[in-house]
Amino acid sequence: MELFNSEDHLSTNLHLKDADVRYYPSLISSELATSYFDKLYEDTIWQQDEIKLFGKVYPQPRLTALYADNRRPYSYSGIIMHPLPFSPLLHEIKRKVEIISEIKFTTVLLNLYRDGNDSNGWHSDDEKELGQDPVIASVSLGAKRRFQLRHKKDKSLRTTIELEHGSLLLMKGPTQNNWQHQLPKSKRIMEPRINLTFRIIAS
Ligand SMILES: O=C(O)CCC(=O)C(=O)O
Repeated sequence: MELFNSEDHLSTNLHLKDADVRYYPSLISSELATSYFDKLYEDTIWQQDEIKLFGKVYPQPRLTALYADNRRPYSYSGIIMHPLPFSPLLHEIKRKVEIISEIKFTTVLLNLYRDGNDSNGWHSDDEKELGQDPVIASVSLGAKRRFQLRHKKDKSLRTTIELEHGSLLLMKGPTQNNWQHQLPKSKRIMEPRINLTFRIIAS
C-alpha cells in the first residue's frame, strides 16, 4: 500500500480492482474526535427501524439518523428516512470531509453501533437517488471496527480494514457498482462507535 501526503493528511490507496477506495487514518485528531463523538451521541435524534429478512421483521442491529441541507429522503432496504437539517457540528465535520475530498455533500446518514453486537450486513450504497457512481465519505468515531469489502463478481477479491477513531474512508467511482461492504459483529467490542456516511442526494 502506498502512503503519501495529500492536503497534509496521510492517506492509503487500497488499490482495489474496479474501485477507488482511499483511507485517511487521521482526518480528525483523537481529542477532537472524542468531543465530536460525545456531542453526537447525546444530540443526535437516533431511531431504530425495522427490517424484513426472509419474511420476518427484526429491529435493525444499530441506530440511525439522517440529516441534510435539503428535504430529499433516502430509501434503502425498504426503509424511507426523511432528513432533519444539519446542525452546526455536522456542518463542521462535513466541511472537513469536503476539503479533503474536494467534493460537496448534501446528506449524512449516521449509524450508532452500541457495541460489537451491532452490525451492518453486506450491501452496496447504490440506491437510485445516489446517482450513477455514488461517492461515499465515511467518518468513524469511537470503537475501532473491522470493515470488509468483497468484489461482487470475483469472489476471490476481498479485503478488511480497521476503521479507526477520527478516520475517513472515501469510496468513489465504480466502487459501489462492483463491490459490497459490511461491518460484522464482534464479541470482543464493548464500546460504542458512531459512523457518519456523507452522500450526495441531488434529485
Ligand atoms: O459503519 C460503517 O462503517 C459502514 C456504514 C455503511 O455501510 C452504511 O451506512 O451504508
